Amino acid sequence: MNAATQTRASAPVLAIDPFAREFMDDPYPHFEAMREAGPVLWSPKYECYVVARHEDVQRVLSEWQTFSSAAGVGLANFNKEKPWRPPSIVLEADPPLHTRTRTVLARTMTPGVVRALRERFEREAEILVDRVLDMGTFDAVRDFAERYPTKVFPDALGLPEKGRENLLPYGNMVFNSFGPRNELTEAAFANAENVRGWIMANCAREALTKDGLGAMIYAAVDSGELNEDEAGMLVRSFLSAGVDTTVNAFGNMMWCLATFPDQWAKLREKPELARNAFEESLRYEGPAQAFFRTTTKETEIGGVKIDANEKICAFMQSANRDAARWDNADTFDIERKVVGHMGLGTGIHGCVGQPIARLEGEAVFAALARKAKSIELAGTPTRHYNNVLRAFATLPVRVTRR
Ligand code: QZP
Repeated sequence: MNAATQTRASAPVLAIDPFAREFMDDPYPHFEAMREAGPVLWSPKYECYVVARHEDVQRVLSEWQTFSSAAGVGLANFNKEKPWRPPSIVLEADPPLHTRTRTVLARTMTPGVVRALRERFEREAEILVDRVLDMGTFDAVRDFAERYPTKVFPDALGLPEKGRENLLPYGNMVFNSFGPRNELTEAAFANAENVRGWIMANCAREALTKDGLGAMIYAAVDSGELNEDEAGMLVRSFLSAGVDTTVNAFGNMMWCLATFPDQWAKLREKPELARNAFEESLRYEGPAQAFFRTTTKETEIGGVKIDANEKICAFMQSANRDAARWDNADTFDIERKVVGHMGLGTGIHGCVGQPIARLEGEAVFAALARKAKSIELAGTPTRHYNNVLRAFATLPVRVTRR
């Protein structure tokens, strides 16, 4: 058989379940085996294709004309099944809709906006770091990672204080829902109606302050770029995407610093490395593991023919450890030239919030680098299992002050 005409049957089979806890406990040997097996694999359990090499992940995320987001970026194919919530008009959309909505979102994260946020973000970072230094031993999930993004980001958006405890449960629903319907999804949706009620109510114009990023979205209604419902949906995108991602990035970064003492020593010497160090943590231990696309037409990956309307899972975190792309891929190196990592995705759907995420990471880890002397694990971390997030449930850490 000619390589270009091979079909599903010729793609190597992915025997392991990438949404099982055993996989999540240590995905890296599995990622390596997946990259070795071939450019594209077939999962009989989930009836989807899987790409795990940097080259193929990059292509699938970049070629939006072939690999569509409009049928959902999770396992569920919206062409075949009803989505659990009205689809996102930016994430779960293709051009031209995506172009219009993303333009409005991007306007709320220009360098000018980020510059205006910096002072507040840096002040809150100092408060956070001083507090954990006073504690000495703390849980870097509860006392550190969860505290900061759930404060500075809703403040910047203009959300009310009351009810913010719904943000993390909502994120847990959103991110689990990108995977299969398994017991993780089921548990995440336990209190779904209350959580969704609060989220939807707080996407409304009246719920938001007049001077935040949320109000900037509504300004696009007044200028005729969006209708009122679309503005609410874009605020929902902020609430879906802007909290769990950074929370888990912070936890993962803290774990990196606590387990690579040479890198912590380097950061402490040069706090100005904080921004690149945070970026490297997005490569080495990124919070977003994988997202799906749906083929719009027959295509081919590495000689395997793929029909239209097939789901493809792109393992971004595997791309981030691909030895064909990275020297010492399995080493956390805060001075690495990290551009090209897939931790924030790539292409037209690459993370639109990255200027704010980077500001948060830089502010917090630069403050930590200036103020702390030592960082070490104070116990065994435990994992928070989520279908697409790499996350800790608990991360006991001990710090000392300079
Ligand atoms: C989640 C939305 C890492 C992500 C895919 C984050 C994300 C982005 C957008 C939305 C949700 O628009 O609801």
